Amino acid sequence: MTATLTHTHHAPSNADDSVVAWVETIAELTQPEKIVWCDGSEQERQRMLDDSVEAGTLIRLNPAKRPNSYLARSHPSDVARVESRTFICSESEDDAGPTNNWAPPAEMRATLDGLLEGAMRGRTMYVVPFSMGPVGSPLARLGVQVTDSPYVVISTGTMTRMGADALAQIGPDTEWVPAVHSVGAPLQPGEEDVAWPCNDTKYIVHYPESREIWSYGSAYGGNAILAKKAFALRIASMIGEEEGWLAAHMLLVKVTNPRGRSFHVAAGFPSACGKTNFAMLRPSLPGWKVETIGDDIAWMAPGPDGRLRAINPEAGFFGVAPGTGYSTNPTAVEMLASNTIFTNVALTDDGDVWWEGLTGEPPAHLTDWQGRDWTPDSESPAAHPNARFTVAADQCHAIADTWDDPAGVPIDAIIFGGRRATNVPLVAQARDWEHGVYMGATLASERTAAAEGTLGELRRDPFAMLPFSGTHMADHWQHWLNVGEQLNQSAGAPQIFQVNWFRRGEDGRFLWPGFSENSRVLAWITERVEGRVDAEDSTFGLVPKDDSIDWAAAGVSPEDWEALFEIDSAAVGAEAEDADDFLESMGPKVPAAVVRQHSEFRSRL
Ligand code: GTP
Ligand code: SPV
Ligand code: MN
Repeated sequence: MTATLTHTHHAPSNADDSVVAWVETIAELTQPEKIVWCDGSEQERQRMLDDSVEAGTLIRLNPAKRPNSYLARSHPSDVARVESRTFICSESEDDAGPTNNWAPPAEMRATLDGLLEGAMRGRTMYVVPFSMGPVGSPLARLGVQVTDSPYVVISTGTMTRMGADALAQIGPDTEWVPAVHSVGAPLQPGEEDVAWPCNDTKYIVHYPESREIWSYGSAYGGNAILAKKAFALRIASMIGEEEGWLAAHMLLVKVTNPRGRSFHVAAGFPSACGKTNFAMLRPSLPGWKVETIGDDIAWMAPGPDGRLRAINPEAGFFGVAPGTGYSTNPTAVEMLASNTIFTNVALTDDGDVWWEGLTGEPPAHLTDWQGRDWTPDSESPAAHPNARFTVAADQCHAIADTWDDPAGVPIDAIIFGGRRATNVPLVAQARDWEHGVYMGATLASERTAAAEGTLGELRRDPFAMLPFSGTHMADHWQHWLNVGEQLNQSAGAPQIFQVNWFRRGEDGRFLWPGFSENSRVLAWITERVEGRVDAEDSTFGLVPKDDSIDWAAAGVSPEDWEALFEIDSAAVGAEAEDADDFLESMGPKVPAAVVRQHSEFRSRL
């Protein structure tokens, strides 16, 4: 037991016994060379950044161009979430539902024990306590991740409230989520490390009953920064279903109209479908202001006043770099001017970063995301399509001063959206909460580079949660219906909407200019919430009447405006049939209300 003594020796004196005991168990299994408890201090972060530069995991960018910023290049096999390797291992397969991978928990534990035995040999195991949500907020939750990846520690330091303050919140009776992470690349004595250690075998595993997370083989994003998708969406959706609140893959914004009235809006779009852009929207509409609260995850709970209150459980942004430029998201470009970790973007010859869409003209020469020479004639993109930036929320100039209010903000509108070249109109309002839940349940979107799979392929992504629900998807829908029952319409319960910025004309071009012009749609949404504008009933829901959106000012032609709402009965009918199959595939738990809404949709066609 000498190993155990060495391990506990370095635990902070206030660390709860439950945390210390768990850390020891994992250390005995994974056999790290040493254990470091992270305190979340600036000095600690700087030391880890310096060590990572030394180790070759990070490249320090030119401080004159990009102060205190770094580039990481992942292994080419470790560039995105791996949905095919993500498991919900509930005792009963039915609790994971038809959309999740499942394996019997005992079997999975044996597999992972085998893989993790000695997996941290020759490496440091970092103990990373964190709070999702402002430390001490009634809506916040605690977790502790152990990891052998310094990159993951640094990232978690940006994405969460990490360190001593979070650890101090954990007492003998505190619930906290244990998360084990290893890149799965033990080092033999004297063996030299690589820049991005990982393993071809990958597992991202969740045990609902014990609320544990185990991740092996990847150091990338949601696979490895377990506070994010694994905890704040998958585990949180399990906890939320028990406790009566919602974990949502949604951005949060505060919108203020020219009359000075503010609204809070949550919007759920699938991965790489524009949440960060919308969260940092710079309105083209004069007099309107949009401020950022979150860009990826919202936790929303009904309050005693019958309103839905939301927090952003994160403390930073892990956003898609390609497509982020002055013309699309100037707020993000400014936010990334310093103090940022970039992953899989290109390096310029003067030590700065570049990616497709940052500027109109690419530089004449770059080093691509795999470290190879690149010129505008190169066949492949300079940045990986899922290249990302990691940056603290307070780097964003548009951050709302209430973004970290421990009480959260009251939600006035909820929006669902996806990438849809056809069928789905620019905007539609749900007739009521039940109709809104139907919109969320049948959401579909074209695949992006944020996960493995065929780009552009249309797939159902209910509530933008397909890869992130920790429970049976149909139970998730029922839960949304139940939460709706807790809300009070006359007290200002949220109205639900659906948007689509991605509809294309026959010539393939986007019919809607998007980005800053999305403010016109957002303004209409708030005006509907206020009851200031009339709407027209349609197959999809309530759509703008007359010219209540000034589309001409957005540069849209009358023909394109019409095409944005056009209903091709044959195509929409085929989609409704596909929805039949989809609902069928979800099994007998599909709520009656969703089935009712679907037949209502069909009869309106
Ligand atoms: P995750 O972080 O993966 O959950 O995704 P996200 O939803 O935050 O994605 P993000 O905002 O980074 O999406 C980026 C992609 O969406 C880029 O390719 C953008 O160019 C594109 N995009 C965002 N807004 C619009 C829009 O209004 N119109 C069009 N055409 N594209 C948009
Ligand atoms: C997503 O894919 O929805 C993300 C990125 O936000 S990751 O954290 O890697 O899942
Ligand atoms: Mn996301």
